[in-house]
Amino acid sequence: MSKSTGRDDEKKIRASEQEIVEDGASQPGKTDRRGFMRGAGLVGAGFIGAGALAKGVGGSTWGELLQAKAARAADKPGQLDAHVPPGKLDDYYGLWSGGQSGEIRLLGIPSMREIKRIPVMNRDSATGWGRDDWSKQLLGGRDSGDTHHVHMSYKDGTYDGRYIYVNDKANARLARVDCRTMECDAMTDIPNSQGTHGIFPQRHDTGLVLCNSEFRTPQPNDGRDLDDPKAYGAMHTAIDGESMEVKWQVLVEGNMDLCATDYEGKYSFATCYNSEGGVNLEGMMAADRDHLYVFNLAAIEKAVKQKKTIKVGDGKVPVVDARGKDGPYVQRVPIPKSPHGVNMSPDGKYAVCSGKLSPTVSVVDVRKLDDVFAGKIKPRDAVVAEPEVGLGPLHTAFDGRGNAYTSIFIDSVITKWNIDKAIEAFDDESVDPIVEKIDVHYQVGHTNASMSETKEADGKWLIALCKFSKDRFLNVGPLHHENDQLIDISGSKMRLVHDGPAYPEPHDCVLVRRDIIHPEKVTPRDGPRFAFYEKMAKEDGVNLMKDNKVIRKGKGKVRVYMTSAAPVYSLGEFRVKSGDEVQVIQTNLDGIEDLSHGFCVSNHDVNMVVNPMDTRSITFTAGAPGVYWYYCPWFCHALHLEMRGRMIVEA
Ligand code: K7E
Ligand code: CUA
Repeated sequence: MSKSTGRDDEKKIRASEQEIVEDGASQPGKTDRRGFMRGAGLVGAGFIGAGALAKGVGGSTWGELLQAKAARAADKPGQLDAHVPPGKLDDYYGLWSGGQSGEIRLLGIPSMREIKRIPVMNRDSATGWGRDDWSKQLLGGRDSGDTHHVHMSYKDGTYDGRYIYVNDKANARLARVDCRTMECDAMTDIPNSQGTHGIFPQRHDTGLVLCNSEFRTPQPNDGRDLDDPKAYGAMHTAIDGESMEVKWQVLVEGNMDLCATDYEGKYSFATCYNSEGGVNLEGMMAADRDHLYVFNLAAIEKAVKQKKTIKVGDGKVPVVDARGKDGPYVQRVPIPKSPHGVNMSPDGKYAVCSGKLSPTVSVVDVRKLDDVFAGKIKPRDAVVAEPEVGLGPLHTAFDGRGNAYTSIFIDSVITKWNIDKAIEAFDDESVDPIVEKIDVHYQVGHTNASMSETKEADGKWLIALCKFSKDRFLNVGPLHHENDQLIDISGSKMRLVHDGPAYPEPHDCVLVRRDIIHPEKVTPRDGPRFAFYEKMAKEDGVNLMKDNKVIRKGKGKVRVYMTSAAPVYSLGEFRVKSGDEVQVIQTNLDGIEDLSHGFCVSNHDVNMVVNPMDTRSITFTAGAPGVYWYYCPWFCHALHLEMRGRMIVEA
């Protein structure tokens, strides 16, 4: 492992870091973050048993790589223009997860401009998400989450522009965003699951969204097996991407990290980094090999149909028990210890598993999996390449030209390697599949490229989602933003073109061509949210589009229906009693692009947006007797400041 510490350019970086430390940007005498992670990484590398690697840790030294670099002096960096001038639009939508912020974000690529935040698991003061009645019942009173993976729905191997799915690792949920409005329209709790982490939709059609439980728990988790970790298990859950209902679960013994699907709808995949069933660090890293779980979806659905299932917990979801050994439902492909990401090549041939604690990626030939399930070959025989890519490989993206780009966490590089050459090199050590490495800043997690998760991967832009930004931006105190870097991969050499600070913490992103997504400019009045308001209005004999009424609903409950059109609320005042539960249902009659109103009541923790032609409601308790102004918080008109009214609270 020592060879990767002797790099000349690494020394230069080290030297410049030293200057920064001496500059006072970091505390003198303390190990800087890059150095710390590297040390930790080497300790981690020490855990890799010599037998762990089918190929050993041979391969090229940095000296050799630099020589090879010189030999490729003719290589041209990409020439794409990342500058998007004022008034011009980006070529791609970037769909970003927001990690512990609980959001999804949309960025324009290549400008890296943040063009939208979509609150999902979080409470958002600007829009009222998590506070208005609809989102509150969707969230079930929770207002925190941890989104890691965003993926769009598919048709025939490419994006269809309809839905965005995102996981919540913190509370075991899958949420969906309707791309017509870019708002969350559905959220599903996943039973018998903790740490819902990797998710992936099927790619042949809007079929299932597969979701992995990263944490093993007692099954059911009802107080049994508390001190018997060997009995714990984890669920691979199938959710219908259309109805968002949980269809079935497969119970396995190991944990599951990242998820992928093939292009045909036959298989789904999960990396397992704790086949040992350990509950502490040593236990989880004991074995030299873990595996890739391969799920045979047709066999599983057949078992569900034939009721060859077990009941876990409330028993509402059929569970196929595949614990312990390979069989018709699940096969385990052995790969070096603690793999992390699994990504499908755009030609649909290979599932590429990034090694994390092993400096390798394992290339699984998906076309061999039928034979694995038929018992004709061993699971390990499906591994056709295992190139050494660097210390701490996490995720892999593709350019559609036969190259793969693996994010290398400990080395802080993206390694570009050729898939065909890696397959050759599996039998012939003289072949070097590594094309190039580019430094990123610093400690890269996910990487993804334009259309990389589709058959239309176009090899233009690559994103490196770096966990640490350190010295790349002005010092803002102990908590730094992450650094999302944009790299031009269109040439034969990679070219870093942009550093983008991101509020913590994007894990993953996908880049979708802009011609695929077509959001509406005015709210379409349909879907489950409108069913919710229409039901309410019908109950009260109210027409949401024109009525302005204060309706007393029995003791202590008042509904206030009002419309708005710039720059007035149609109700200039309404009267309630102190202590009343007040529900305001507001409809924005302005059907004009970008003309949102909203509703904010002074001193009542009430604030929401109401978009063009939208209806929203919010509920609160009227405070002490007095006058409370409500106002429109969204700048909508020259008389926006005048857009207000009085809530008169009587004793
Ligand atoms: Cu690698 Cu949650 Cu996709 Cu983070 S995960 S890096
Ligand atoms: Cu309506 Cu401001």
